[in-house]
Amino acid sequence: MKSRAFSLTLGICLTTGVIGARSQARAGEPDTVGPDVITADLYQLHHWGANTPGTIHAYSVGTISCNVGDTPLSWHNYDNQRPVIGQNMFRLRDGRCEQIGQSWLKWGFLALNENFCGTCIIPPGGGSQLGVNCSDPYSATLNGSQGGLGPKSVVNPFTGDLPANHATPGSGTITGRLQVHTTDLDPNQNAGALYFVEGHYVSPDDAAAGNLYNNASYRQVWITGGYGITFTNPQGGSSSTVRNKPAIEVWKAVDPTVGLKLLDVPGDGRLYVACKATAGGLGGWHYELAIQNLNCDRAVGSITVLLPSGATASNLGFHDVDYHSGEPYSGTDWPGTITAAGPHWETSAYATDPNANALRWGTIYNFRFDSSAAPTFVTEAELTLFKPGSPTSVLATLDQGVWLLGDLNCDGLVDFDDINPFVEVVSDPAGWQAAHPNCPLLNGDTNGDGMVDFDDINNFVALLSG
Ligand SMILES: [Ca+2]
Ligand SMILES: [Ca+2]
Ligand SMILES: [Ca+2]
Ligand SMILES: [Ca+2]
Repeated sequence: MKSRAFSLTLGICLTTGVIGARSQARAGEPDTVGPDVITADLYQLHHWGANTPGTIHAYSVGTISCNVGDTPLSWHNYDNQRPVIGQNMFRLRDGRCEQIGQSWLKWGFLALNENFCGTCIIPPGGGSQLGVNCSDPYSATLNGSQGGLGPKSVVNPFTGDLPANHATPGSGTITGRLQVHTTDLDPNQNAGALYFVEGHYVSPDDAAAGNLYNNASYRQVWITGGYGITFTNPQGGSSSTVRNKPAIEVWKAVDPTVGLKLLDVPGDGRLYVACKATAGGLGGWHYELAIQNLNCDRAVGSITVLLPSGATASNLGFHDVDYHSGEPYSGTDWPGTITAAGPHWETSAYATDPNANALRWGTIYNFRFDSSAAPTFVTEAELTLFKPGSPTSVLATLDQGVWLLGDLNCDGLVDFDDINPFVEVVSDPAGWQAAHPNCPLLNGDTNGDGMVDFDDINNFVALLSG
């Protein structure tokens, strides 16, 4: 279903992958040990309107959760043993995957124990638990009802620690809700953009059982006239929820040149690091990095992309998403500088400002630059963790997607199967590209002079022989 919706939009054929297969194949059987909440469906949308100048619109997303574990999940309305739910919006445009909105969190208060994911086993705690195989819906308006919203900043996404009682954001059309700048939605300023919403449950006993990595799901949306929002594709059909995957995964799903790696911080949660290299940046190549912090509480305070010696770096850029409605965090963009190691961005240190604009859970931040270094040589980034602890930093491997020197059939290997495509790319590049539409031509530029020709033969043979 998802692939069909994307195909209608993009006119390309996508792999169907494992999406949805997990729950379907195992319907009626618990997937995991312990309580395990997932965002089973994003099923409803609501547009609340805009602020008075019309610069920010507010939305909510209706969510259905399921417990796919083998133990009831706590859903108390009187203490901290309950889930909270985040809602986010993202945009793919011009080779970028950016977050354009986030909400305060919905505090769960009562599990209805319905049968969306299979035959619900009514739990002993009734509505104060989500039973095995049971589902619970929160409508879009309920997920935007301000009395039930609390800040993101008081929740530890890795442990699920959260306060029993929470502040509320106050009243008004957009307060506390999923806020998106009108400029990020205006069709005249966003030609070709694709939009996605994400829901993310955080729960203490799901986290304690180690089942916290499947809690986010995303779904494509379309912006309608008057800045409404819909799951219905104006060209026909509708999107479906992509279960158990954070929104950053859609970037790779629609663009096969994107590389994506996940990175588990020791003693803390998970980061996703996505990278897209494009030939033709100011310095020879453009690099576009998107990092999604799924549930890493210590957050990321700086990034350095490690470049080979002699490589240039220029044209540094950054993109974040606004906090709002009284969340304590700074929104100051990370300044970019060029260090001996490579392009570097950092927010203020924790010791200086614990509320600095770190890359915290439930957000994607972007880092972009141009460089003379080809993708094969841009393979690592150092991420410094924002909050004190050990380790102080982690090394992220950059998956460069289909960029691999000498891989002329884009199967991820450089071997004898690449000989015929190599002959073709140097003799008939147009014919080769037609036969390998998602394979970068410059995989054939083995001597790094920016051209693919017979001068690349010697290095190609050397790559073949290891
Ligand atoms: Ca889970
Ligand atoms: Ca900012
Ligand atoms: Ca190959
Ligand atoms: Ca060359």
